[in-house]
Amino acid sequence: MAKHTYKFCFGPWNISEGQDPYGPPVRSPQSFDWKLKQLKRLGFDAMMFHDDDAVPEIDTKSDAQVRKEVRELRQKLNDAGVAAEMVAPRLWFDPRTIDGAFTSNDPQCRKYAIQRSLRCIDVARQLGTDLIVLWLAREGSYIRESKNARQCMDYLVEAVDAMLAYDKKIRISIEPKPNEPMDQAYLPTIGHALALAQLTRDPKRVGCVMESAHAILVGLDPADEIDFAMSFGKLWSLHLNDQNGLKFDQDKPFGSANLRVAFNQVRALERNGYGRKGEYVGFDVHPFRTTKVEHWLAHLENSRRTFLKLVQKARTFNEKQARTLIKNRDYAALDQMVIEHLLGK
Ligand code: GLO
Ligand code: MG
Repeated sequence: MAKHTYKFCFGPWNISEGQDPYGPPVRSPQSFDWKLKQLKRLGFDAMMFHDDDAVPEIDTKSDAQVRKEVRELRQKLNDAGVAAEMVAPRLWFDPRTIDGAFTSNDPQCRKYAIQRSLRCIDVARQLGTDLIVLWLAREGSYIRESKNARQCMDYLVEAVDAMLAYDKKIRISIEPKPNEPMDQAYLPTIGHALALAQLTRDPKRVGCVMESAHAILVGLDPADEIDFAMSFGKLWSLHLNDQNGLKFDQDKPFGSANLRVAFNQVRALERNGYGRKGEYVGFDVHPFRTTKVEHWLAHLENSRRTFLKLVQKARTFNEKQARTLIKNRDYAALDQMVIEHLLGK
């Protein structure tokens, strides 16, 4: 089979200003138009969106106003030859999501979260994508006893069902993450996301997004998460990045903390033919706080550069030799073979 080429995307939030819980921004925010121009200049293919990246302050706007702004945005994207990869409802900023969105203890707040997600679907359809990403940021708890996790599963299914019923064409990709901002999240792994999918009214339209840092945070190997999702045909999007162990979500450049883990992710993508159905490789990476304005896009360029180099490494890996070593159960030699392959000549 001919080797395919990959398509790449990132979101406007990936050109971030350097704030962290202990300090304010260190770079002045840039406009959306500037970010789109940079995406184009770097030769990326698509942009990922939150609903309010597409329509700022979406909650304060009428449906007609939202439609108008999305129409204008679509025109901008068309003019730039850039696709919208997905749209994700931002269910973690509004005060009504303070105690969770779909799983809030307050029925009015749960209703808001669903309404907002349906609006997000309108935005996605108008932007020409059928993919909705759900990063369930606040669906979990800090205080275990404050929520009924069993009940919360029903709430999550109810919300996903409402979205599936609202539009018969959309697909929902759940992006699991084990913690941050929550102490414990309800859907921490790809396995949880795909199990929940089975409880919905149309499991075929519920898949997942694998983010490397999130998998590492839960103590799993991101390559295994890719293989697992792809064995269900349900890896519809990707957030590649890197993470140095179990701490806050670092969103480092792809391959920055562990090249071998990155290599294995690329190898998993290659062997499963990720991208052949039009899926994009997204980089959910952030610049370091110390990054100077003139180097503001380096983390994106570098992530793609590393990815493409690792594609070459995956394609030139001596599979035949590896198979022989596996047959002989000579895993020590296999281990060294991988190391030397990654080190190069
Ligand atoms: C945070 C998530 C976040 C999502 C994005 C899309 O940890 O990775 O960046 O990917 O909001 O829903
Ligand atoms: Mg992400």
